[in-house]
Amino acid sequence: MTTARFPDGFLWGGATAANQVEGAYDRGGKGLSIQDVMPHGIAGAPTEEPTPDNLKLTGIDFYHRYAEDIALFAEMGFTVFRFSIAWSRIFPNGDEETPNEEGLAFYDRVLDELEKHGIEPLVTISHYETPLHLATAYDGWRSRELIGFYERYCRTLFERYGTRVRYWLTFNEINSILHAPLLSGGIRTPPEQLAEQDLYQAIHHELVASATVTKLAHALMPQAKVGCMIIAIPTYPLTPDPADVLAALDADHANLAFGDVHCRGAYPGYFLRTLREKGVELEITDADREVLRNTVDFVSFSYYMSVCETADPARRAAGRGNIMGGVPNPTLPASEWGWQIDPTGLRIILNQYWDRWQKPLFIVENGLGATDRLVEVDGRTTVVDDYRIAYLNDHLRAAAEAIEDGVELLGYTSWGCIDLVSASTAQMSKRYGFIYVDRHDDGSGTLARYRKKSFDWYRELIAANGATLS
Ligand code: BGP
Repeated sequence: MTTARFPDGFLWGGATAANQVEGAYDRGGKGLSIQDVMPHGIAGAPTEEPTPDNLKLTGIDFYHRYAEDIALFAEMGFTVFRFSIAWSRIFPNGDEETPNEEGLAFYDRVLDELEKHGIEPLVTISHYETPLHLATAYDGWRSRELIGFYERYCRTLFERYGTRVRYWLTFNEINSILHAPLLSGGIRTPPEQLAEQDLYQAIHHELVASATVTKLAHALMPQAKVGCMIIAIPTYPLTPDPADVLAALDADHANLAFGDVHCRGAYPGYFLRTLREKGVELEITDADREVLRNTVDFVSFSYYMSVCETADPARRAAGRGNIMGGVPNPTLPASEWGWQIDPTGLRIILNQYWDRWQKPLFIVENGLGATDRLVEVDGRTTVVDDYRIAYLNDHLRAAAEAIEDGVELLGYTSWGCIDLVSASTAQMSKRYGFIYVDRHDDGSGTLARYRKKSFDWYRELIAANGATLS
């Protein structure tokens, strides 16, 4: 096997989100976010107020332990760290005129720490954590007013951190709103009561908001690079029947539409057809059309799995997937949580996106959620996570192949570089990290951190700029 080659300056690191790590949900003037009333992840209904069984309220206490955690990332050699800013720390209700200074100061401290270790920040502006008030009072992104609130929030971030942060992502996994309107769009109306007209109008508002702040970022921070962030989910036809190939294309289009708007600045024809067929008439102003032309500088995405599609309703057995689901692929193994493992799909999606958009790409989430067991090895408390090493190795090998294919790839941040609370199930036991955190589903644990075997593996890999991949 040839040695994997990554370009000089390739960014290596890991990714987290505020609501899954910070805890301190009511400290430092923070307001409530939708996550604070979602104790069961995306499956369960939201509660009226925070409940003690919600692990995200305390997370892994990154709010107090960020310096220790960033030092561990530095020990692995990270050159980039992706994290999100909790909107409700900066604007507790979301619709205030002035920001909360204590919230801003917290991220100053995080950035200080990253700077100290020479780690480039990659900031997600909105990662499934809309301020709760915007959800309850406005029904989230259904309301056009959210565009203005989001713009004010972004202006605050750009003015405060603009000289320190180069890479910005506007909305985490923006296409997930199709399947998880509350998580992704802060929409309190239950999905079964949500009219498609309102769902697609919310999508339009988010896309306009993203383009609006991309324009603002470019005006305020000439050196800034603004990216979109989408769930990458290659869709294969279940059989070679052309009807299945077409079904796969349709399913792919539903996700590609977001990237098309972000990268091309207008709605593609197939998307307009979908709207016509659904009887949806979007309210799009001339100003909206104009601002949408502000396209992103790069495309970032999460990649966990591929899915299959078929036109045959009898075979459309629902698969289990990360927000998106799909028909299971009979050729692939799956994780303990039923997510199908497909490294080749990563190479396919990298090529598809590059061919389609010709924008630099950034893998900002990828990893294996698994049950880990702490053991003693040579006097060190650790996890022998060979399964995680194999998963990451195979996906990075696929990324290296895509680079050989000519794809421009900026970097790789593995998801949940430190164990954190799962987004879909709100469990602690679904672990992704190189660093084990002693916390359990029942809330018990010391929160102590332990280096897993994958910690050493990743450190060596980064030091060799990927050349140690097998
Ligand atoms: C993505 C989210 C993340 C993250 C990841 C893993 O959809 O952007 O926030 O959690 O999936 O999912 P889970 O935590 O459900 O295993």
